[in-house]
Amino acid sequence: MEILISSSVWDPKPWVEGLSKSELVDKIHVWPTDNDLSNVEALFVWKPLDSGVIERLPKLKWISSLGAGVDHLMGDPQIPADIPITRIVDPFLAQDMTNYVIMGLMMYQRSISTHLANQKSKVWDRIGYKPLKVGVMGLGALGGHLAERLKILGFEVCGYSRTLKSLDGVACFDQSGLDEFLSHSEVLVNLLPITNHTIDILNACLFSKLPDSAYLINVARGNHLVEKDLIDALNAGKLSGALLDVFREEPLPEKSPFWEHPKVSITPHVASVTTPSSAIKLLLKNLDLLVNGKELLHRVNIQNGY
Ligand code: NDP
Ligand code: OXD
Repeated sequence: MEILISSSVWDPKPWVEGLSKSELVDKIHVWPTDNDLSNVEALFVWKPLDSGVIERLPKLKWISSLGAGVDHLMGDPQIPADIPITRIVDPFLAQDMTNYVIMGLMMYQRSISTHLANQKSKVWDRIGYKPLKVGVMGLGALGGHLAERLKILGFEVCGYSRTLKSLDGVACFDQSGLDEFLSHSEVLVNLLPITNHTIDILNACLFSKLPDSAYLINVARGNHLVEKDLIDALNAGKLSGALLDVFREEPLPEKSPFWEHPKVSITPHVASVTTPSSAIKLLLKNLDLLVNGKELLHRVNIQNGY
């Protein structure tokens, strides 16, 4: 089978090297290219497709995102409705995300940035800490993994999802229970996909339903967050701080107030990055299923948008 890789953000080299070891793969093209693409049947994409790509692929049978998110593909008018779209669900991705959030939670709970600043000025201040109730928005491949691990680490955990979940030791809520979920979330971790229903969900109204001095960790997408509402909530003391890994505009523009806000910590969209060697196993499994006319793994529900 012939494959086209379109990755404007990541180096395509490890993907090409890993995929080309499979007997199922005859040829790999990397976008942009003048090659004849008329025999390409699978398209692997990270970040929006250039316009005019799909019209060069008359035999296209399958598109896979090279990440967990598919927001870069949803609503792209050049993608025919009947082409299946899949995404990466991978144990490394889930483990890395869980580790990142635990790091953020621990830094917050133990006031680590204050201790580091105190060290510089030789200040000995035994700041106290307390148990935390953590609310995880989105209980899918990443949020579900996180919620279960946080429980094991001794946090009190509640979770929120579109359809009601049942996770050991985690208080689960669906959309009818959003307000109650928020009222328990002293730390709110966002791991929702971005869809028409979740865009701008982290806004002033939602913040007002959190306990006073709550902390926000946004590791999903920048478009979930109304940035001005966060700044207002931080300045008013409603929220005590935020750890942000994703932004409406990436790279974060120099003029963004987040760079210098004393209550905001930022990282450059690195909470969990797809590991090619691991994700390639899933791509090749799906390639095999495609060749054998079987249902693909981790297919996106276009109606739901994730
Ligand atoms: P999944 O699709 O597996 O899980 C999504 C979860 O969100 C599900 O529990 C789903 O509910 C829930 N959900 C969706 N819409 C709503 C809604 N309107 N109201 C309430 N709950 C809703 O996604 P993943 O866990 O794999 O990934 C989540 C997101 O994390 C990705 O979309 C991506 O944007 C982001 N991400 C960020 C990374 C980073 O480095 N910062 C790395 C990887 C991913 P239900 O279970 O009922 O379907
Ligand atoms: C993803 C991401 O969606 O890296 O995989 O953000």
